[in-house]
Amino acid sequence: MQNKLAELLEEVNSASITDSAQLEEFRIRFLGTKNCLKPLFSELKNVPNEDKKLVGQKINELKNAAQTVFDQFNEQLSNDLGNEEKVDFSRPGEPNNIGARHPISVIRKEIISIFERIGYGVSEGPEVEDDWHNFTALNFPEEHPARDMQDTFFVETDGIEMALRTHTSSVQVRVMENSKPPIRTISPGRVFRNESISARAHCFFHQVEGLFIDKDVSFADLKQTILFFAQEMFGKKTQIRLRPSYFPFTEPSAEVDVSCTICSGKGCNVCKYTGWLEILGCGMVDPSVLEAANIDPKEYSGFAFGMGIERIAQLKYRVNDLRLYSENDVRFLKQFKSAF
Ligand code: 2NL
Repeated sequence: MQNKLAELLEEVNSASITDSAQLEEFRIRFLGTKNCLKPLFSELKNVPNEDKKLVGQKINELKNAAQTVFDQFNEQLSNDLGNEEKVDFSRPGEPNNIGARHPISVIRKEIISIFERIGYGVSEGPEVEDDWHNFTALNFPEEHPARDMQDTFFVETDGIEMALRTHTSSVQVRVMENSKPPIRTISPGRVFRNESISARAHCFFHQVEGLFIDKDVSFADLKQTILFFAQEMFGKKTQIRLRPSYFPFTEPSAEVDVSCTICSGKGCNVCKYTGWLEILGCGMVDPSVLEAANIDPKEYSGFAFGMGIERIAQLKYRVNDLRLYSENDVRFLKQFKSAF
């Protein structure tokens, strides 16, 4: 009897209760209608008379101890969150599968933030454009072969023939029409060309174009701006070279290469052993383009540039097939989880 009491007292005092189920179990065992102390009370009649008082006291002490322990744990559990299960803060967290930004969004953001640091604002405009903003204002005269440079998708809305914009220069024409120089703007957006889809061509892609118009803007300003961009984007040691080119809306025009990001110009299979990678096209805004947007070319000059976001992403991430950007294959997209 004495042993049994000591055993139960030990059990009560060493009870460790961490949730409401365990608490209920404890209550039933020590305090319930069929608790384990009841048989002890009934056995009391077999205890020798001289011990009865002491043993009776011990059983009562045990009962009180059980009540105290129950009350303590009950209070502790009800203080815990939601009065429910006790929360174990040492458990590992639930993984949060939030996905990743699309590589095109990552690079677009990066390009925007580089130009924002040198005073450019962001402008956006419609994807379905009229002939004026996509072509005529940009010095593509009617029937001019320059229009063939960009195979265009046409759509008819309310009997008017509209084009899916072939570049975001159309947005910049709108900025020139609606504001006065100085103008510093970049226009990111989706553009469309009627090309058959392959690893190297797609019927839509993403562009960022830039436009700078002020008094006395020179070709040197253009070169310095592009050099700054290239070094921010591809690293401080990046070099640039300009090759003469042709665009209807700029004169003179140039194609810009950066020193190969893989071999730093020594020659490798990425740059096809030339040491250079093409990143963008640029030039001084043609005076007739300024005039078309009501800016006096005798007072103002400017430069403009345009780049494909896919192309920049391709160089940064070594993506070799343009189609991957729009197929939404999670095996591709998952690889950009660390990029933000
Ligand atoms: C390329 C080349 C270029 C421009 C875009 C532009 C815009 C206006 C006036 C004059 Cl409003 N030019 N934009 C100029 C030169 C090149 O893009 O390869 N893009 C992917």
